[in-house]
Amino acid sequence: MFIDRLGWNPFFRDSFDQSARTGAYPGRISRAYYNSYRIAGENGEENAVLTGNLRAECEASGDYPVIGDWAVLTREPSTHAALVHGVLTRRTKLSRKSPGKGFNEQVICANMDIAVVVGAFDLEWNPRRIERYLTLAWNSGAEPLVVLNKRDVREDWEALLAETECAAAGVRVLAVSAETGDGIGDLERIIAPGRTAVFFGSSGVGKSTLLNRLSGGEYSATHEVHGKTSQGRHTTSTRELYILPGGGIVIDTPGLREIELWADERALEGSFADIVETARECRFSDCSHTEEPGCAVREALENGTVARGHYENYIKQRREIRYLERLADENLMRKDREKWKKIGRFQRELKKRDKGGL
Ligand SMILES: Nc1nc2c(ncn2[C@@H]2O[C@H](COP(=O)(O)OP(=O)(O)OP(=O)(O)O)[C@@H](O)[C@H]2O)c(=O)[nH]1
Ligand SMILES: [Mg+2]
Ligand SMILES: [Zn+2]
Repeated sequence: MFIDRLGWNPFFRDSFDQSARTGAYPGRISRAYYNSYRIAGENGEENAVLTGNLRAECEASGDYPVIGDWAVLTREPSTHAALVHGVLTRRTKLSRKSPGKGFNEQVICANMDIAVVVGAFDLEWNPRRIERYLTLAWNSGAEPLVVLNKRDVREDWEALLAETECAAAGVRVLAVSAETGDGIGDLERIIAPGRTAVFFGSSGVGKSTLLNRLSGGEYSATHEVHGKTSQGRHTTSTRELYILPGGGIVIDTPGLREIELWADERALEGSFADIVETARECRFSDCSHTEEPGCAVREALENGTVARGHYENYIKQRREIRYLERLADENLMRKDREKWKKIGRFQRELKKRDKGGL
C-alpha cells in the first residue's frame, strides 16, 4: 500500500481502527496552511479542511494538526471535499515555546523518527546553538542526529567537527557537503525507507539544499513556495514533507530565528549527557554545580574534561527549563482558580434559584 511508504505502521493502524467512523480513511499531513491542509494518502495528494467541531476544539486548546500528523478523514458526499475529523495520537513531536510572552507550546511537526539538527561549517557554525537545538530534539522523543553541512567551505572542518562532537554529548555528528555530495551517503542510509526525518536549524545552513541533494535534484530548492530573500537567496517559508527516491521521508522546515526552549529537565539528560553523568559524583544530590563544595562538574570544568561554553550553556538551559516549569505550575494554578470561580458562581446561581422557588 502506498501509505506504508508515508510511514504508516501498526501503531497508527491500531489507533485508526479504534477511532473508527464509517467511511473514514487515513492520510498524512504533508503541508499545513492556516486552515487548509495538504494530505498525502492512498490516492495521492489532496486538500482538506478541518471540521467545525475540530476547529473549535483546536481553537480552545491551541493545538492544531501539524505536518507529519496522521489525520482521520472523510469525504463530503456532495462536494467530495476531504474533511479532517481529528489526528491520531502522536508518537513524537518537535516543539518550541511560542515566541513572545505567553506560555504556549508551538508544535513544529509530528511523528518523526529522526530529529536532524542541521548546522554548517561557515559563519553559522555555533556549537552553543547546536546544544539548544539538541535539547528540543531530545525532548521530541525522536532519535537525535546532527548534520554539519558546507564541509567544502572550511579546510579545518575536522577540528570544528571534533568540537561539535563534544557539544553534542554522544549524539552522532555527520560532516557533509550538499554542494559536492561528500558524506551524503551516511545521511541517506540513516533516513531508511518509511522513516521520517525532520531537518531543522538556522536559516541558510542548507537544509533545503541537502533535501535537494538527497532527492537527486528532483525537488528544487527554488520550489515555487520559496520566497527570495533580500540577498537573493531562496528561503523556505512553509514546512513540507517529501518522499525521497530511496524511500526515506523528510520534513523540511523554515529556519528558526528564535529558539525558545520547550522541554522538561529530562531532555538535558540527552543533550548534556556528559555533564549529567559527571554530576552523579557530586557530593550533594541536589547540587547546582555553581558553588557547592565537592562538585564533580566544576572539577571536570577545572581539569578541562568539560568545556566552559558547554557547561555555561547547560546551566543557562537548566535555568530556562526550571523557569518554564514554574510558568507551567502557575498556569495550572490559574486555570484551577478560574475553574473554582466558575463553580462558585454556578452554586450561587443555584441558591438564588432555590430561594426564588424555581
Ligand atoms: N558552499 C556550500 N554552500 C551551500 C551548501 N549547501 C547549501 N549551500 C548554500 O547555502 C545557501 C542556503 O541554502 P538553503 O538550502 O536555502 O538553506 P536553508 O537551511 O534551507 O535555509 P532556510 O530555508 O532559510 O531555513 C544557498 O545559497 C546554498 O547554495 C554546501 O554544502 N556548500
Ligand atoms: Mg530551506
Ligand atoms: Zn555539582
